[in-house]
Amino acid sequence: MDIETLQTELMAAIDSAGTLEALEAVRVSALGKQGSVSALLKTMGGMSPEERQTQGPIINGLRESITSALAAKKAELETADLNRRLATERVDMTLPAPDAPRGTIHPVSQVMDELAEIFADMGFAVAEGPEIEDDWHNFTALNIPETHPARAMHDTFYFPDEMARDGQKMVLRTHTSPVQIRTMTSQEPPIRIIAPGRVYRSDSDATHTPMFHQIEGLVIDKGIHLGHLKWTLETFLKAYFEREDVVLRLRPSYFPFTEPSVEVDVGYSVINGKRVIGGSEGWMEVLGSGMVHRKVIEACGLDPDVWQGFAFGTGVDRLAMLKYGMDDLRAFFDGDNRWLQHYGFNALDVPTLSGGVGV
Ligand code: 2U9
Repeated sequence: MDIETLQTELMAAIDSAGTLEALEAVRVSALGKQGSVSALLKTMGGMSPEERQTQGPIINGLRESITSALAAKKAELETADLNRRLATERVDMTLPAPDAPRGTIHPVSQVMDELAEIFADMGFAVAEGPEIEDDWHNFTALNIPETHPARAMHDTFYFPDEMARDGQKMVLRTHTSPVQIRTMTSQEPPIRIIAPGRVYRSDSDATHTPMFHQIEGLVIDKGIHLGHLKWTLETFLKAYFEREDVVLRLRPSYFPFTEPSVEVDVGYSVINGKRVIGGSEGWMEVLGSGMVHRKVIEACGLDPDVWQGFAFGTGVDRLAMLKYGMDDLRAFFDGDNRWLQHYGFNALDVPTLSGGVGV
């Protein structure tokens, strides 16, 4: 076969190769060890110098044109293959999405946030203090001396005598009132604070747990009277229960740290056999309160003839039960995830007054 015919045939074979495998077969048939072009190249060794001078460039030219045609066809087939894969294949670049967050905000935390929001709007700051307290801050400064019967009523957890500090016996605070004492002895009046937090009493049944949550409030200023107390509690309860028809009933009571003392009931209606806050078909006690006892004001280094105030206290857990319909206090602290899934709040449900505190 002459060189020109071989070139024409090889070029046609290259041109018609439809796959990289077919093209490789053409390359081997031309340029492989046994290939037709390789065989021609080998013939040059037996040629005379004159013949090599004329045939050499022709044979080398054939090799070069076949080599570059093979390379061009290979690039064309590879591009076509890549385009086909790009058009048909899909790679999922996304990471597996994590499950939606499933933790919930405990109703006690949610209610504490609601209370902070409501009282902040009335100009109250949040105050905190230690849960391990000394006897003076927890009792004596609050007009509960050692012999006072109220001490026995508090079912106090006492620390061993060796833990006494400055001669003071230490206790787990039985109420958040020592926080107000600490505020009164460290800050100048006027004072407007709420003190939410954990308190401890040695008591355990369906309606009592050894640890529970209280919120107390304190206002100290000049010319404060029971009217300020009543307005504050009424405004608070209306905002908390999100009802305008909240009715309060104030009954005389006794606390060592307030004089006069008043217990506050809120009216409820019975709708479909259920108690709903609002109206006055029945009454339930929700708060204790009163004008701060002059002995407490004196114990904190203030003149009771200049400064007066009111204080109130209530259980946060009980407030949560009343608003959100839980009936067993002990379930609050069992850490049962099913209970938390049912009664817990979405972390994004941040209480705001504009959105209604209990959105
Ligand atoms: C200072 C002065 C006075 C806080 C008050 C109550 C009435 C009260 C109870 C309600 C239910 C606690 O959770 S409960 O058991 N609290 O009735 N607390 S007045 O009086 C204070 C506090 C601090 C310096």
